[in-house]
Amino acid sequence: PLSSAEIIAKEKANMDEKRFEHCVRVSETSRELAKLNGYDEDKAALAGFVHDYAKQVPVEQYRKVIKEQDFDLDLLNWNRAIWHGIVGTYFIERDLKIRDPEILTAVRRHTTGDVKMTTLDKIVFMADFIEPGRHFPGVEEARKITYANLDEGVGYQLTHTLAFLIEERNKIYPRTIDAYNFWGIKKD
Ligand code: DGI
Ligand code: FE
Ligand code: FE
Ligand code: FE
Repeated sequence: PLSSAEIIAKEKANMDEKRFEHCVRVSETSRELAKLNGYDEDKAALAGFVHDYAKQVPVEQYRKVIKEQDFDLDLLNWNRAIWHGIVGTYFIERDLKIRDPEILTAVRRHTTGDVKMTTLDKIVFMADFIEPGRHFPGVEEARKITYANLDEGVGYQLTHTLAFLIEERNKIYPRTIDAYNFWGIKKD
């Protein structure tokens, strides 16, 4: 495996400064959420740190990897917002030599969420949404809910992201809708 210093250096080289600082904050927030939810803090911090490793990989590299590495070819109809989680794990394994399936799954699910989510998946998903650099309307409410109950945080994020995407008339990845139908809806 690579040393922490090597992982940090590779991550820094693969993105701009702003994205790198976001990853550092997601790592710190993941560590806090892990502590609150009885999860391995170092593992959560690493997953949070690498979650956006592939966010700025050139589109042409993504298209090539999707075609050559047996990914679902429907992914070619999407963009980096969707690719950097689901396909991003390919670059994380290749470049950072991280093979822990729990970490890779958390990265894979961090943008869309999923019906099935592990504690680590939820930690990274929520840390990405509430890290201290986020400033959208509702973020304080999201922080309060998430620190009180991780699952309720997941439902809040999925509801708000879906509403925002629809408001902007974006195409919705089906897994995002499936995740909303599981975590977002009122249960009473
Ligand atoms: O990578 P980040 O910006 O830190 O955050 P992210 O990976 O959670 O989300 C990246 C973007 O993807 C964000 O603007 C919301 C968007 N997104 C999430 N679900 C969907 C989506 N975009 C589309 N088009 N469809 C989705 O289902
Ligand atoms: Fe992301
Ligand atoms: Fe996210
Ligand atoms: Fe992120």
